[in-house]
Amino acid sequence: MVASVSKCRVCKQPAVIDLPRHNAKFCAEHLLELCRRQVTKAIEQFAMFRSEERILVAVSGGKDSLAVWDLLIELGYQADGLYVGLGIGEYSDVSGQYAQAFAERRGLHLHRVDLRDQYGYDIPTAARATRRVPCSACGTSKRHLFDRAALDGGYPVLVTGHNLDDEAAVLFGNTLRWDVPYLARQLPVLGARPGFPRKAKPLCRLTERETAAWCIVRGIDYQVEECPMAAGNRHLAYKAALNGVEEDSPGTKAAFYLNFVERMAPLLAGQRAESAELGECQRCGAPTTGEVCAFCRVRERSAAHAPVPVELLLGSKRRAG
Ligand code: Q46
Ligand code: ZN
Ligand code: ZN
Repeated sequence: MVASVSKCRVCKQPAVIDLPRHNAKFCAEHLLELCRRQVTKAIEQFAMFRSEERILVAVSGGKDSLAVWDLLIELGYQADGLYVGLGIGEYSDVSGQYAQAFAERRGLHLHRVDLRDQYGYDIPTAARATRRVPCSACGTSKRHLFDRAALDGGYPVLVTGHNLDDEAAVLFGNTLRWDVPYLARQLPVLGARPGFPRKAKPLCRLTERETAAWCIVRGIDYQVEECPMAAGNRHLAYKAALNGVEEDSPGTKAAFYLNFVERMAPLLAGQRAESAELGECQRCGAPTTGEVCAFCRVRERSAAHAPVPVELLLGSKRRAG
């Protein structure tokens, strides 16, 4: 956020942020109003949830998940949080502290799950044990634990903090590969299916700069470090490419994503791969196409492996690079 002598478009008071995609500058108060309006619009436009439904927010301790939790509470929704301790060294310790501090200051309920304590492994160890990129085991673990916690806790809807930049980057990657089944499922809300809660992304109309500004104006402390295991992630390269286009032509990123959702996604509705027959995992009962679900396979291999500290994994990645 850059202090500026120019004026807020709404009230003509000094502006605190320039948002070229809106071709306008805003003061703190009207920036918050813009964020509330965009989130309300997303919730209504995509019929994400109703005010009487209990919501579980997947909380990482970063700006987006804390911003969406804060916004939902402000807008009058009943939202609890869930933090999953991934065991990524100091990064996870600090992220968990931010999530906890946010919940305590506002008197909100934060559920906590710890991979190492409760499932016998952590993400660096899983990356080594499965010989896959860390985000693969991490995504599988988080999806399973968030789904399970929502269903067990009686939350019909799971909210994540994915913002417009995240969604546009994923869309860009899926488009570059013309990955039709993934494109067909790239929606701001996905309905519940047996074994899965409804999933919603209320920040899909806000950029990460806007959610960061929300946190700063609202006095929310959050984990500013990137996950150390994200390096080399293609997602970051897609974001950088889109940012280049956005800089030359403000508004392109939002048009790319929101026009896809409004105009293209309905045409792909028949391509969704969710009709595949799902059985029950023999270990945990979760829906799966095989006998044992992806989460239980990751857990079994990783729990049998000697713990790998994140520093060791990053060190060996650097040497290999
Ligand atoms: S936490 Fe996990 Fe992310 Fe870190 S290991 Fe990858 S997926 S980058 S959102
Ligand atoms: Zn103003
Ligand atoms: Zn399982």
